[in-house]
Amino acid sequence: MPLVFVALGANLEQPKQQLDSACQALSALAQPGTLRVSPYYRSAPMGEVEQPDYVNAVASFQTELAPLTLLDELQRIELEQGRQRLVRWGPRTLDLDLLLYGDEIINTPRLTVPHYGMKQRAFVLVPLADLAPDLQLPCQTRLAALITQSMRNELIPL
Ligand code: ROI
Repeated sequence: MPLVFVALGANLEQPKQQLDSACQALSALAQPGTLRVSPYYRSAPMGEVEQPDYVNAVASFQTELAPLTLLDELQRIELEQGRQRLVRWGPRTLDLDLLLYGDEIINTPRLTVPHYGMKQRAFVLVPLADLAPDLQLPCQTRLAALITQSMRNELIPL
């Protein structure tokens, strides 16, 4: 059964509680006993829109659900927790992104796995490394190398 990784993010309406509720909802999608959740991190908002800091984390679990069924369930949980897409790159009560689905590479109009933005985002990579420090992506890149690169991108060489 595939091991999947899901990124969680929230910056409205008690973000920590949003993540707690989302983890409860995720446990219903997971094979019993397989759900793991990283520590929660506060992170500055990425993007141009002025908005509150985020709380971010990553969860992993094994599931019998097929990728698109899992995506449907993640979107249902987002909606049940009041998600409204008001502004692109704007604040949200809950964002659930399917990062990895086993070793699969998926490129369909609805779903791209590995998730398109994960490789540059420290708020995804660091909690992912908490759960799976030795992880290698389906494209053979090591997670540790991506973390080094994302730190490098913060520094301007003189
Ligand atoms: N910024 C942070 N720090 N965390 C997020 O989860 C997050 N999610 C987003 C955008 C608006 C890109 N910025 C974010 O969707």
